[in-house]
Amino acid sequence: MRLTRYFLPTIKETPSEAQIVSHRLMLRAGMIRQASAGIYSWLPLGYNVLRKIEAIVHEEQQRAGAIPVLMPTIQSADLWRQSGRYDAYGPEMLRIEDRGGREMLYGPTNEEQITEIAKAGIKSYRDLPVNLYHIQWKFRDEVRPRFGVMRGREFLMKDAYSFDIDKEAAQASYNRMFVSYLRTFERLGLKAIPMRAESGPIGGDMAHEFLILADTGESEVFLDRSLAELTLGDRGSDYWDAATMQGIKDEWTSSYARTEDEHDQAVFEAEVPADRRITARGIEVGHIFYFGTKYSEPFGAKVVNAEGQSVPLEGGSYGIGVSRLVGGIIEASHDDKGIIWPESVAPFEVAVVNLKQGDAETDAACESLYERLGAMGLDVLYDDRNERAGGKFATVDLIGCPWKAVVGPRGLKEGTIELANRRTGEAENLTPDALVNRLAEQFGHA
Ligand code: 5CA
Repeated sequence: MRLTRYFLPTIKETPSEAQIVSHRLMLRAGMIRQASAGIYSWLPLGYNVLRKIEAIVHEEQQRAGAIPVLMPTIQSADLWRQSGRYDAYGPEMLRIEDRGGREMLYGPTNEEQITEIAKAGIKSYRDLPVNLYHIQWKFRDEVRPRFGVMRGREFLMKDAYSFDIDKEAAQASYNRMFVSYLRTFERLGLKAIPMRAESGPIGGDMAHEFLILADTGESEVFLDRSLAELTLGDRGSDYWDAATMQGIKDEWTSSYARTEDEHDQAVFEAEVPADRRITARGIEVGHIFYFGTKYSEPFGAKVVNAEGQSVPLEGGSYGIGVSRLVGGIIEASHDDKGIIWPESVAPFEVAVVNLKQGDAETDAACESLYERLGAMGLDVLYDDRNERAGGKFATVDLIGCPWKAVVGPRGLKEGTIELANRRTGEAENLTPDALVNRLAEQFGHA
């Protein structure tokens, strides 16, 4: 993308309405624009990141056996009356009436809708397990929408719903999602720690929240430091090996990690040595629930088991805050110049900065580099504006490109271009060929 043909409405001043760094940086980098309280338009740069996060979530959900679907945002009140949640959900639910006077709502979540689908489509234990998910907009009329996309009213969620024949199989489905969450968040460059949590209005008797530690997090959390040091890496990639999945889940849940609602100071002190106790704040980026027959019972969603009996489906639901993650990643990765994107979700992996726009040789070197890097499948931003170097550096640092290729007449005289890393600040002078090879290696295109 050439910056002169792009839409990047950055702002220099610090927006006064933004209380936390991710919100400030998203506004300054021209990623979002507020439409009304807790409701945002995603501008090109923000939308680019959102789609990259979505793509990783899609891949990892499907790797763990979940199947993509798309359910509507608008649901009928009658559907929610069947579970008893139409009244129970309270003022957070946006209620709408259609022209025929029928009561509708903008979905805050989809347990009811998916249970109706499962009831109609799943008849026998032979059809199971099934896990259906979608990435869809939700609406919750939050009392205090704040922190930009972190606590919005309209927000993008990945929600998956598993259906199984019995509790044991449902636990196995839960474990697969648990492990896939560890893998998803690692790919997003995040350390998200699963913590025992309250199940709230979703219901059920087993739930974990996945939180990233950040001072601006809304929840207080208490955990054993050893959990913050665990990594999944390549372990346990066979999601259908139930023992491996259980083993990984056990490893992540055997040490103390709880949100404030579940916290017990006496147990914390008894279980965790003082030097390993962490009390911090966290951002909830995922939440998974096992709820058994809570929804299948009222909907009469039953299947025939191997013994020929009709039994209610066992269920769980699994959420990831896709739009919240954009803010969460920034909270975890920024400096005083701006955002530092992990390479996996960077809107542009490389910025080509032309230090002397209009100089024939410099322009030609930039064009050639822009084309070669683009041909490798990288998203490249070519800053081809007629602006001084300082302004260009400020922009590419603000928007967080992981790599910056600086092309100027002085370097070109020596046959080199400077390649700088946004995170480490390290820079080296390379020939154009060496630079292209270096990035090909970095991004696995060698
Ligand atoms: N149906 C279940 C799981 S599919 C559910 O709705 N869970 S939830 O309420 O915990 O939401 C799932 C995730 O959505 C949360 O972990 C959080 O990351 C994100 N989320 C929830 N509320 C908001 C909000 N107001 N703004 C942005 N993200 C939110």
